[in-house]
Amino acid sequence: MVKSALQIARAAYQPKLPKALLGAVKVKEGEATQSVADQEAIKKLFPNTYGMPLIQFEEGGEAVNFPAINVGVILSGGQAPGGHNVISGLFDGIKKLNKDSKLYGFLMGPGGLVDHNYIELTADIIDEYRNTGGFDIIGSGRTKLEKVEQFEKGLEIIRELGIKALVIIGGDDSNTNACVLAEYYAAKNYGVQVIGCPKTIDGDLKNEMIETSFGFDTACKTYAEVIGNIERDCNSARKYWHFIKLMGRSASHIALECALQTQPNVCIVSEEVEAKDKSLDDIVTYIAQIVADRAAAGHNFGTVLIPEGLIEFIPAMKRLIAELNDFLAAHGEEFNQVERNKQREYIISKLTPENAAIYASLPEGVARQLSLDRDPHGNVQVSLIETEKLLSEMVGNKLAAWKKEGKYVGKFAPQHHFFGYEGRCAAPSNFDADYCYALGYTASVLIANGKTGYMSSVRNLTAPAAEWIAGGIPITMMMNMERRHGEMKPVIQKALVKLDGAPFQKFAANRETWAKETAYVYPGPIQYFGPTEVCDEPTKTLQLEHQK
Ligand code: FBP
Repeated sequence: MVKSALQIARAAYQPKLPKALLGAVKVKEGEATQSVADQEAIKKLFPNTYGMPLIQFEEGGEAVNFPAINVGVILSGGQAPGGHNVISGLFDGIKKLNKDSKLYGFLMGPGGLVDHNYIELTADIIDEYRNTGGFDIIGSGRTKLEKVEQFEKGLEIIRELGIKALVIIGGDDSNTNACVLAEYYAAKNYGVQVIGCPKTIDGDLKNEMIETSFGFDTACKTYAEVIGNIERDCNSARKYWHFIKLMGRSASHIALECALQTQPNVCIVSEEVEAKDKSLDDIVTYIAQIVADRAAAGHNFGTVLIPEGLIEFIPAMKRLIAELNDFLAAHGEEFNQVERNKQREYIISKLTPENAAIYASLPEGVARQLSLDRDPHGNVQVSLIETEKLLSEMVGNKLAAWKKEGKYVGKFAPQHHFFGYEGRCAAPSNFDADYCYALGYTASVLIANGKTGYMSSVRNLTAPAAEWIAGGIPITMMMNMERRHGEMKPVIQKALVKLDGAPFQKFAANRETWAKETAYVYPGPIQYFGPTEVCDEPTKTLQLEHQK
């Protein structure tokens, strides 16, 4: 395999570990824990894994001769930089316990466990992937591990390979399922431990004990680099408005972090839109006003950041989509009989007046996307909606109207971008390389101590890596009951952007200045070698959240 010069140099990087994990580890158990809400319901559903104590690892344990163990690992869901380092940390951890321990990787996500597709991860394979981006070492997938038949099918291969513990690397849903699996195997006394690891570039798997999910750092830095480049281009040519959509299925953490790093003229935060019950027109007017004000000052250029999940956070759009879903589920056949150029009018005539008015205001392409592109369950595929184009087109229309009224004089030439997949497999930053390696290594220590139903946790992340605090958090502690597909289910609470949190507050305090002035910051590419302030700085989000 041909490798780039950086890949070769990077392979030699030795990720840093918290000092507590360098030698034999002492286990400190805290108080019994409770779930964040719905304690009675969660306790009833997880009788074997509820209420377990917090675990913290400390220096100064006694060296023990540990028997060889076999461990299985699964990558679940969307790629996030650093996944390979979680696996190499886990590998090094179990090998340190006993050199005859083995690591098996299930292929293409949780489906690999159910379908018995796996490989043994040997030292040669692991060495090929140290400090690299991607999940290609074993692949990932979105199969949900939630049915008893899947658990039992998985057990067959677990038994065949003599696996004692399974590590599931995933987001909130995958870790919820890891906990259900841990509970099931514990209830059946199967003697199989299950440990979770917090992954997602979206940054929405975090709480008091999990300071950030891995991959968020690298993905945001990658997007911020390119946003900075666009800002510089924008400030050089002075003729375009760049509308940039940023990945993040529902929470706006990525958009907010990129805004803090690059100081664009506009950044929309979905959680604020929802909390203030903003309409699509409110958002369009807000952006158009900034465009008009900058034009009045002679600046016909700017940068706008838009979170991927925005549409579903606009309460009025949510209601429109819900009505469209119901209507087309019942009258899809009839709709398909209507001539293409009359379909828009047909829909408008069938919706309630409020929704009809919103639908009528949408650009043709988006209206069509809402009525045609549906997933196998008949729902609108919201993530396919090109929000960056929707907003720029509506802003353009509004500016044209203002021009006629003499309220705006200027030129508006938009450019569109969507940054998502570009950041998910980037080579992990030093932060993610270290954090992920520590998460994987911590998982091995949790396994060695017989734990199940825990998430690997590494905290104190704004301090140097040596001072990070490693341990385990009972997954049930992060759970509450939520309605999913019409049924109440135990799930890990998703962490949306908090409007009273320090990162949003910092943004809100500065956004007016950034709108008016051209206050762009150009972060440049991730650096792997060089001074620590250039190479090891954590995200602004983490830094601000820690400055309490
Ligand atoms: P996870 O929640 O599984 O980590 O995935 C995050 C994500 O990258 C979202 O930001 C994005 O909306 C989605 O995955 C895209 O999914 P897919 O990879 O299936 O296109």
